[in-house]
Amino acid sequence: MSCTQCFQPEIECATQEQIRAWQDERLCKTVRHVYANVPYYRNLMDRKGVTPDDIRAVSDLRKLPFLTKDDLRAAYPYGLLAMPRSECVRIQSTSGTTGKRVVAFYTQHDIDLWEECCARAIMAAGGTKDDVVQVCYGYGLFTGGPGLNGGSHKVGSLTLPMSSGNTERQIQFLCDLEATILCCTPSYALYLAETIVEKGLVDRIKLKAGIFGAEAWSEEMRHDIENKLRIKAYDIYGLTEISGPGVAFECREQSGMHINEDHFIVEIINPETGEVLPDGEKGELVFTSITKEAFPLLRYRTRDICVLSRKKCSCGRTHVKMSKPMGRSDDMMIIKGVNVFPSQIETVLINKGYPANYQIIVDRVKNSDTLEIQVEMTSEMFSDNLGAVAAKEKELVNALKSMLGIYAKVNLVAPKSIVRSEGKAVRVIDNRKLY
Ligand code: DLL
Repeated sequence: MSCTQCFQPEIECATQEQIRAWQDERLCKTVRHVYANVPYYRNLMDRKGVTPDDIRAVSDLRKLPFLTKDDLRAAYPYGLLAMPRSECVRIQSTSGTTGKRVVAFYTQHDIDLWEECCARAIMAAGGTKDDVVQVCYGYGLFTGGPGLNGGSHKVGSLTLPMSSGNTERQIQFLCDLEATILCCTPSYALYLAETIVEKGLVDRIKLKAGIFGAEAWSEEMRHDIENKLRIKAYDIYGLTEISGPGVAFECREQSGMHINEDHFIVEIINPETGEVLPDGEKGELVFTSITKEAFPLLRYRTRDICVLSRKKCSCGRTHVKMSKPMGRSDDMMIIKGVNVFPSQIETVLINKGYPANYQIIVDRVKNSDTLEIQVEMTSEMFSDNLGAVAAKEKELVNALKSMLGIYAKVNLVAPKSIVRSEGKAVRVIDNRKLY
């Protein structure tokens, strides 16, 4: 029973026993690899009193310590690299919690496997070599563009490496090149859809499917995109630390995303206690990558809250499914597809001499995210010279842009004008309804 829409049917539809056997063997190999080559891991494991000999099967995974974004920051930039630099061919990167970004490394082997995962996602959305795949995720450090681009090449589809932005050109290519599969964030898909409807171009496009991820989106949003563009909209999940898009993807059932278990072992934990929870319970996703050479992470805490399901899937794939992320166990926000931590904003304000009295207001206007930051001036800064205040705002806008990579509107307000809370300060007001 193998699925015709699989890129690698023998793997994607393997028996649970076969998958477990691959995982056992690859986990042992990966643990030996990092213990031998990454002093940071060796220290962590030594401190927990675990040696590679203690890890013989997936059931031993719990003996290993968790890894978090803080470890990545502590080991920045090369401290978790498990291969000689000369064997690595690429980095990709995403936001860290403060000034330091997360940097992930890839050998050619790592890139091939990652692209295969993305190829599985494209084929699960009905992609074949006859398709025209328009990739409007960002290219560059962000994993979205390069990942789907590579996946589309592996499938053999004609690939349009558009990158993000320039909506006019996106629509022109959609129409003229007759793209059949669209890859971008769901909020951009909705924006494109509305613009296409407004321009009366729905009949000119040949799209049949979209592969949308990198941020939370609701079922209502899925229906809206599907109706406006007359396509099927598929979810795709991933994170830079674990490779990028394609860690998990939706199939024709459109109910949860298959996790590529031949490459990643998944656990669900209670985010408060770290206790491993049974399938079906809601908790934080933890991944262990078992086939990567350059940047394998063991028990990496994603902070994404999900539920796993092993219910048989009608598509024929046997790999476990994760629900759409239902929230985060930290304060990371995804704004215009970019990961933003309040701590990054605070770092900029404090470096520029502002007090830590601020409020972050996130909204969605016409399907596009907006970010506004209200910042209190100190009494020394306060002035009724509007030009001077505007100059200070502009300076902060630029500093925030270089830290976050996106525009944030800044409003400098009078000292003591932001409401003080009696309990925890309410720093973030997110008016979007995402989960
Ligand atoms: O967003 C990788 C990606 C690119 C996934 C393109 C899908 C498509 P990061 O920038 O490292 O990587 O952000 C990872 O984004 O921990 C989730 O919180 C969130 N995220 C990713 N996919 C989804 C999704 C890419 N389908 C973080 N639904 C993750 C909800 C998602 N949240």
